[in-house]
Amino acid sequence: MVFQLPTTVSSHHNPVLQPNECSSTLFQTIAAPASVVWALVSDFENPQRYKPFVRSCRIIDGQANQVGCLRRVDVASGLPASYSIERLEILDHDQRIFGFSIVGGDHRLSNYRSIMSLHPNGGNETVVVETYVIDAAEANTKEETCAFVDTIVKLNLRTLSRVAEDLAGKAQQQV
Ligand code: A8S
Repeated sequence: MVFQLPTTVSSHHNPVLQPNECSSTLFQTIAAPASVVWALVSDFENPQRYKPFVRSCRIIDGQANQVGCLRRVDVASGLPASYSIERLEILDHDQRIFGFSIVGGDHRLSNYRSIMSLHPNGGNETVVVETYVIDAAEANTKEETCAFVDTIVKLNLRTLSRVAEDLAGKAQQQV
């Protein structure tokens, strides 16, 4: 891939890892303007708009979409978890950088944090870059932990792409 990350955000996607941590960076190209993608990504209160496993979400502490606020995310049945408590860490509307961490819940993910940045890529295309860091799960290798999380994050990014392209297409029809 010839996509070059701007130096201002590259540090977010090159985390320094502790020995028990693993990390992965995923890319998704979306045929929609960055403003449309950002509207979805930055809506901390409504992850269900593009995360297919999320059943419902509500803010349980702080003011919605203010750094430091907490959300409770309830996920679909059939997963090895039912809910997650997550903290908004970064919301940079100018650079379009979004970060959150998982601080509680009944799942096996420990010390998870994720950063997404959006990059207009000419025309009406956007490249989304997401990097997460997580502790290797108890009784699992780093590879197993990352394989599990990669599956979820890839699905989220693919769904984000579909929803954003759908929204962008509809917006165009209205002109
Ligand atoms: C995200 C990323 C992840 C979400 C995971 C990794 C999760 O919501 C699901 C299953 C789990 O076992 C853990 O961006 C948890 O949301 C789908 C409930 C946290």
